[in-house]
Amino acid sequence: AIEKLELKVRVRQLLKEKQAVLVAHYYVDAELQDLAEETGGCVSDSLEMARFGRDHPAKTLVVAGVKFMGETAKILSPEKTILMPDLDATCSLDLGCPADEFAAFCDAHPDRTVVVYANTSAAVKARADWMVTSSIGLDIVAHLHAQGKKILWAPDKHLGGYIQKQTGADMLLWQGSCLVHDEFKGIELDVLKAEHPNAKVLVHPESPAAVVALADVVGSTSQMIHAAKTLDAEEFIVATDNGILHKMQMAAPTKRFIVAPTAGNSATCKSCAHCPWMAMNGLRNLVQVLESGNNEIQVDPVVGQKAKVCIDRMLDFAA
Ligand code: CIZ
Ligand code: SF4
Repeated sequence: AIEKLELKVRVRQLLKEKQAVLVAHYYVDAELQDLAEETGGCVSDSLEMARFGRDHPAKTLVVAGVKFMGETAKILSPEKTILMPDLDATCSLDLGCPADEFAAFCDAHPDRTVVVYANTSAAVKARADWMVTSSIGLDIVAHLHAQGKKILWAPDKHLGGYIQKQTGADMLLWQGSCLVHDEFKGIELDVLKAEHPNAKVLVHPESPAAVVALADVVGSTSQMIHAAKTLDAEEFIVATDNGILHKMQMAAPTKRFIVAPTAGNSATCKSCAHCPWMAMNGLRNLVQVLESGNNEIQVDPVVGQKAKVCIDRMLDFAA
């Protein structure tokens, strides 16, 4: 405990010294989330992290999250130094959608508007017409559908399938998934619901359709936190990374939050409701990168400029 306190003091010192600001995702350790907030940084979803970093005057952004978040920060703020506690922190959606295979897929369907989820590499974004996050994907696809556009969607098949069902758009789906959300199970959730008949169910749309079907609210991380705060219920079952419970509990201290069930045993559940890559962010490696300046995120400027077009399109749409 003393070591943790010392590390936190050191992080505060270093952030000041290096004119750096810490941006953290809802899925990282609670102590990193708190530190980000207490030091004038931010805790949020991937979209807000990028926007906050872009608009902040700091010279250096330290991104406690996963690689695509660091890349997006760099794309929006090429003049800033972007550091990450661990450069190996990636995402199964990003890994499952290599840029060369994705480009071939797009080439095979030139009549489709290419819409990609934020959880992709800079190179994949560079090939896309639009980037979306889970909070705005539905609205953007509905907008494109209303214009008669056919869509090529990547990489998350569950989120794509959900948006397809909601909008009725013609969507060709890349078959990727998030290894955390993919583990939530509809049958077990139904049983848990029966045991907690008054609980409201909050589900992130990266979850399988059988889980989404049981939701009271389907939404992005920020939308789920908002629902936890505003819905008239004392108990909630939550299907997303358990890192989010920290913010939910702060937003609604008297309410009770239960993590939705994953596959029953640890042999089949590699990542029970917690992202192994988000978990690579800690106090110790945070201090190390601030001290050394190592682990800088680089994005090829040409790729970055192309990728920025589809991100800015979303930001303009959202504004
Ligand atoms: O699952 C993720 O990585 C999410 C929800 C990212 C984000 O904040 O959009
Ligand atoms: Fe990727 Fe899933 Fe981890 Fe989010 S929780 S970073 S989608 S693997």
